[in-house]
Amino acid sequence: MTTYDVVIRNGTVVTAAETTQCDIGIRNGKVVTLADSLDDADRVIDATDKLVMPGGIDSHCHIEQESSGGIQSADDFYSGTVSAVHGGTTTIIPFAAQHRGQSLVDVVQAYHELARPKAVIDYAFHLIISDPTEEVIAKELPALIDDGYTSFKVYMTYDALRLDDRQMLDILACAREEGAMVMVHAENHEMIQWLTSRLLDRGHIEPRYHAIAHAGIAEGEATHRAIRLSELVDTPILVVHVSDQKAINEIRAAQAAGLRIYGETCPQYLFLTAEDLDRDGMEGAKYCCSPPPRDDANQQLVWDGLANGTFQVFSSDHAPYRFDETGKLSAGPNPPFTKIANGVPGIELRLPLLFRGVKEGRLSLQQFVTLASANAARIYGLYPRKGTIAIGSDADIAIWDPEAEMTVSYDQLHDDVGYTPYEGIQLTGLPVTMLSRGRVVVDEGELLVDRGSGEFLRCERPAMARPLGRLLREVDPSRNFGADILDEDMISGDAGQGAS
Ligand code: DUC
Ligand code: ZN
Ligand code: ZN
Repeated sequence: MTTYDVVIRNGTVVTAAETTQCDIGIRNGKVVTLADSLDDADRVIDATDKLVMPGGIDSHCHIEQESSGGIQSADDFYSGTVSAVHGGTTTIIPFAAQHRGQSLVDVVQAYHELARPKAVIDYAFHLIISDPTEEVIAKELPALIDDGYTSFKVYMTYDALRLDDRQMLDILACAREEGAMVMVHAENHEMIQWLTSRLLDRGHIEPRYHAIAHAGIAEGEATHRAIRLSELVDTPILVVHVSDQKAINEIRAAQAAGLRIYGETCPQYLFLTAEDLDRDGMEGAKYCCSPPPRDDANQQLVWDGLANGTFQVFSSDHAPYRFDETGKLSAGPNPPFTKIANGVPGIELRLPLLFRGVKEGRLSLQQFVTLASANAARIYGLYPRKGTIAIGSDADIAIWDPEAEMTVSYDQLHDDVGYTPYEGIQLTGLPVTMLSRGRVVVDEGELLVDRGSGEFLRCERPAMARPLGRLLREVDPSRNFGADILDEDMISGDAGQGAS
């Protein structure tokens, strides 16, 4: 009998903390030894000249989800996870999305039934809450958080999803009491609606006007408001898919003031602009997402925010809709921009695109791993099981060839979308061998595992979701004439990066 199931030899091992030369011994799906020279394994993988990194975590993607407008996303849990793992990702956190009137518990059950027989890599779920009834807040959410669904997304726009400020406060207070992370889609609904009706009244219906209706200032205002709501309740939030200077400045100012405000951005804000929505005919529909891509100056600010730590998370926000009547063109061949399904694919190219930042000297390898996986694991309660290479961690490992080259072309990808917005982009640095819990899932482009071999992950309550314990006067019973507004059972304080 051999000592290890798998040994990875001669690689450069990169984690969020350091870069070292060592071999990795894997047994029963876990990393069990890190040492100078290992052998005695059933399978030895030679990683000479390769980077050996934690498998990526894509913590914002929409898989087998029906949009609030009733459009089905193109990828199911098979194509979505196969595509993810070919791009360096070994864990996804998609959404179990509540439509109004639905029980959250039923929604979660339904998503499990979709994922269990198909996923090839591990997955957790965030909840999308569009109907925060008394039952949802008082009963369903606390029970689901106990069961490992410790993060949820709320929307400040979209008629079918948006919550008003008071509902947001109810959800934040619940998250505070139960120890969950709240993700916020921050855009000012009324600004968008006002701009939209003016645009449509004047006949401006083409896809490019989507980028005008979803103005940067609408994102900035809602981000400001979300931060103030979070501050009132003393509950951390993560502002998702940030695209624009005004929102970036709001997040950075809040962080500088010591608030637990986290930011996420995505490849579309680094590589696409509003000009892409102005491509010929309906081609621009492929690039419609919310918030929309902005301009070159904002791309630079987003890169800066990744490098200077304003953003903790880099997700794909893979929201895949085919360019046909099932997806982008479901309202006909020439729909107004308001009827185009929102979202772009990116689950497979997220990390190769981010690696451009390493190649161009914008990001260190440590920052790459931090953004690719470690911080998502920390923020969503999966660390150190996921997001690092350490004794006892799951052996979720991405072996990258830092010199491999690719000119992006859709026929090399594995999703079911039918196009990529990144067609023609030159990339250097690609994952070549992927392990999930010690199983070799992909080697040299070949998928080696069965449907349904991925496992559901229960998330812990994230330390980074803990309140600061720094209360505004109005919610502090020692200064508000004794009014007990917030439940003080919740442990506040240290949100240390190590614990989950
Ligand atoms: N929000 C998302 O998170 N994804 C796609 C579209 C949107 O509005
Ligand atoms: Zn969103
Ligand atoms: Zn999304």
